Amino acid sequence: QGINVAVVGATGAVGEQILATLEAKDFPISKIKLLSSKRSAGKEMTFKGETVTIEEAVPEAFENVQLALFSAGGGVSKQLAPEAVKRGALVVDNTSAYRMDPEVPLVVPEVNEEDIKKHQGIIANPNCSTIQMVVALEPVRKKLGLNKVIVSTYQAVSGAGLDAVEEMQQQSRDILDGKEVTPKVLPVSGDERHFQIAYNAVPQIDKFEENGYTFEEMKMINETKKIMHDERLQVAATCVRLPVETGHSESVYIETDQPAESVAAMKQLIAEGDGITLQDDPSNQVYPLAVDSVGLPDVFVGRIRQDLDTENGYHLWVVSDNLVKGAAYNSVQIAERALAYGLLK
Ligand code: 11C
Repeated sequence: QGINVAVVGATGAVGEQILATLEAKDFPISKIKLLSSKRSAGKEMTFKGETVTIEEAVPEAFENVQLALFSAGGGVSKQLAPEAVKRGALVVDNTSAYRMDPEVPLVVPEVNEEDIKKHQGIIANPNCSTIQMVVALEPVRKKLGLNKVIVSTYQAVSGAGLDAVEEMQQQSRDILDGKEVTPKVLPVSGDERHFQIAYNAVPQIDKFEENGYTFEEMKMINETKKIMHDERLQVAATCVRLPVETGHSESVYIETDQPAESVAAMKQLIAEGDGITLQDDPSNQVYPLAVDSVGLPDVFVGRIRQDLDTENGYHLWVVSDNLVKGAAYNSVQIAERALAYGLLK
């Protein structure tokens, strides 16, 4: 006997991956509800070979739902997650709406699975670029201690949604055809100016905060500290969008409390970490590539080097599918753990 599950934002890039992950993991479901905006209500999607009609996401849709997976934007979560909780559902929210709320656990199971037990109805799924970084760093933090992280990201357009993917594809075709392009979506649909993404690198993901960092950068900084339970951890981030369809890449510099015995020992430590696949053999040009990560739940780590000036400083290259481990897979993992803890009733 399974549980009743609602997926809010079923038609989005992450929603589609949530359905694929629930199917692939054979999550025990009695009934699935696909919820979306009024615009998509009435459309049909397929789940486990059966046609499911999309319903409008309204408070009453959560009656008899035990697990609600939200991925329809922060506004929808703010409005409807409390309604789902009121009706007895556990919400796993894949937006930034509740991530920094002290009452809401922010969970990457490989790092802080136990926080799931503290939930009061909502568990937040972190930002994709944060998830892959903390998975890669957790074995290092556990064994050697971590005091500084400086990350530069190379993020895929699918992180900004299906409209952004279409914009990149159309721009690429138009530029090759010698046509002028008029960017409308990226870097941020809600910001004033838009820039070409095809054949470009754009150092803005989400809007700017008053301190000069973007919201994406502040998410990486604040979420990392919360997930690792370490307010003293120094984190700095520069987030850049590249014309890559899926798979975020990150260049990460860290300083540990104690140096590793050797770079080989550091590689071994990371290779043994949960959820990590080591791809690190420079002599054979083996390192993680965004295109190879697509569709896979692993966090791929390579290019591990000791800093040339700082004994406890290391450089890493971290790659993962931003829609899978970065979003859908992590959300479903949280749900699986909640089920195992007996929290889904
Ligand atoms: C991006 N990281 O690549 C964003 C997407 O807070 O869940 C994920 C937004 C979020 O644009």
